[in-house]
Amino acid sequence: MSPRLRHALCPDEHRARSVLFGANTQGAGFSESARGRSDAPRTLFTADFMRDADNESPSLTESLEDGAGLFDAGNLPVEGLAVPAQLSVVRDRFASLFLRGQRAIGVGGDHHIKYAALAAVSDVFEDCGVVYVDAHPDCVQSDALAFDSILHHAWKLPHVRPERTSLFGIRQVNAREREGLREWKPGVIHAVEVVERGLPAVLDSMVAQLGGVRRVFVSVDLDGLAPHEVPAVEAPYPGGPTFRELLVLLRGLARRYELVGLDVSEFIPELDPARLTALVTARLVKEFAALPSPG
Ligand SMILES: [Mn+2]
Repeated sequence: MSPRLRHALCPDEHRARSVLFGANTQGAGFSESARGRSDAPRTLFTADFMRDADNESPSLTESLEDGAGLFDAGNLPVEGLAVPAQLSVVRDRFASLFLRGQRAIGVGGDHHIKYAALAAVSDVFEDCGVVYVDAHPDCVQSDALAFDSILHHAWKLPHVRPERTSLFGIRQVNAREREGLREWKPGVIHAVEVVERGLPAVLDSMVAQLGGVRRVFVSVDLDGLAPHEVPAVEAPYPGGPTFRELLVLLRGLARRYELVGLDVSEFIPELDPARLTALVTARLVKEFAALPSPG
């Protein structure tokens, strides 16, 4: 039996405002980093490490709220499934929560959770914006669905558009990804802009770029954040925004958009002996679940 996040105090999924689930998707491949070359199986389920860390070191949210509106649904049964079946299970879970008007929070797992979540966004919403927090643009124009081509494939879905997607925290781009950026032309907020222009200006340009959307989905690859705070990822790269800066951004987005959901990927528990990455993930989940809706 998996642990449950004790902070998630809502006893009934159907009455919850936000629903958390783990989805240990596998098979999107590993990055080109030295750590990423390992073929060692990844620990199942990463969401459980987040739950354990938060249960041992609990906290209310920044605004001193408990998790009365958050239900923890445990983990989806994706172990041992082929990739198409994993994608289908995760996509259906996100979509059913979107259809019920609940905020869906999925903790992976590798990059396949991102594609499944964006496929559900496309299934349910015609004009939802996407904020994609990542050090990398994941837009290589390759026929295979993999860690570096998630957005290339997502932008081929009927209702996920590059002009309604904002990449935040970008700072490690290879030549193939640069080609993808030139082809698709999404919004890009480089990591340095957070300091150079400041978060209020960054938020303003993100809002201007996303256009008239009312809803936004947030996809977080943990390597998008600063590796001194979030070290337990496959491809850490220096110079990212801090968790605090991401939280300020999310609070600004929540004043303007209905935040329909969140996915979090690339947390590798065996690289997290101090549980720092687990605690950042838990805090992200708790704060996201408690963010208000506009007006
Ligand atoms: Mn990444």
